[in-house]
Amino acid sequence: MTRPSSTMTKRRSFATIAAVLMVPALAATVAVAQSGKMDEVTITVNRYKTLDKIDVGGGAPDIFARVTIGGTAQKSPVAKQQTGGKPDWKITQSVPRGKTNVKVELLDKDVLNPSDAIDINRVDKKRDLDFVVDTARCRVEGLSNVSSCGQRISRTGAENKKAEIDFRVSVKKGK
Ligand SMILES: [Ca+2]
Ligand SMILES: [Ca+2]
Repeated sequence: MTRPSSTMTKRRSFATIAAVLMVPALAATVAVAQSGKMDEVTITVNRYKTLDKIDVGGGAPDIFARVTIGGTAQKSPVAKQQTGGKPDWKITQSVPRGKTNVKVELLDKDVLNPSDAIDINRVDKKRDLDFVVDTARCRVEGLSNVSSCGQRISRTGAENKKAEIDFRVSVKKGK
């Protein structure tokens, strides 16, 4: 009678110890996620130059950038009737420290039609640029020949309605 009862007790107490150990482990994981620091990612569009006829009406295009950082899209002002320029548009977004997805698009605003995506990616049938910024180490991932913040990133489209673009990534670390 005593042996099975003792085994049961041992099993139960082991389960209890395991449960007790599990709870602090889970709590620690949640605490890390909640106390995670925020950093500011800024994309600065230094220069663009359209390389062919962009506007449907035949005039000079009305170019603007749309930058999506960590799922939040923001638009730059519109450079009206300009085939190129050095606007230094800055788009900033606060994100949790770590890896954040970034998308850079260049568009031509039209009054009557939806904005036209300008090709700034040499890859066929892909007009925008997607990459990852690691704010912890200030690294840029997913673009060839680019790896660090502050580096000039130059890209050129190859399809109809294309442009050159120069931009930079910077990160301001939160406290
Ligand atoms: Ca237009
Ligand atoms: Ca392309």
